[in-house]
Amino acid sequence: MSRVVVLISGNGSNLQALLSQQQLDQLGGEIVAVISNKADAYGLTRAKAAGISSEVIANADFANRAAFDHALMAAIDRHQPHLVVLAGFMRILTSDFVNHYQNRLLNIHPSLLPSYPGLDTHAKAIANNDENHGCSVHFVTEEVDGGPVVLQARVPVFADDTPDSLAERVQVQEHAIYPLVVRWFNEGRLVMQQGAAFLDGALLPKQGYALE
Ligand code: NHR
Ligand code: GAR
Repeated sequence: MSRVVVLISGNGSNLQALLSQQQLDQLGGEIVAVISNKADAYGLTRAKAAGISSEVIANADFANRAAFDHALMAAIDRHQPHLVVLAGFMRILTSDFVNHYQNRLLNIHPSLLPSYPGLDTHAKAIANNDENHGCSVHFVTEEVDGGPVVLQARVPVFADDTPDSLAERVQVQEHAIYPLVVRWFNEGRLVMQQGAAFLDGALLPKQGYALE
């Protein structure tokens, strides 16, 4: 059984979507631990409610990124995961960390990558009058939000959208695509090799597949 560790910083709605699929036996693996870099993350309450081990490794307790990342790696490795999932995790990770979990580290990012890596993606899509916006699940590499994309989902942007109303529409899609990709990985169908992502042996297109 594929062992999964989920990293969060906040609400944990993506964690919840993963837990729900696990409860339906649709995740192809088992979430063995949830780790937050914030003590007040609501996702910790969700983990406890699901009976899953949870822990806080607060970045504020460490002198620098390298020290934090090493403590985080030690906490993760106690659970011997096959896969590490960033679900609303808000700290940029060092190359040591990314290399340690190379080919088994996924993130969900709230934009149609390669558009808008980084923060405040919903405000950026609105400011640019984009017709469409969305979310992307990608493998994590050193380049922030620059790793191979696996799956994207698109939503329309409406004239009266605010960043919050748009984020809400995007998150509905996040909760649909992330469990699917995690399942593909757990089942051994999704693999990252030499910097590229493959599903069922086929190289994924540049922006991944689109969930229609
Ligand atoms: N780390 C690496 N090396 N590569 C990626 O692709 C990563 C990553 C860490 C996080 C998630 C990402 C997102 O989906 C992610 C991808 C946080 C920041 C950020 O600027 C940027 C991208 C992402 C997450 N964080 C600030 C920092 O200084 C802190 C912001 C805060 O604490 O609120 O780390 O968007
Ligand atoms: C999600 O929309 C996710 O895409 C985004 O934060 C939200 C977390 O929600 N991630 C990032 O912006 C990463 N930098 P959640 O805690 O309810 O899953």
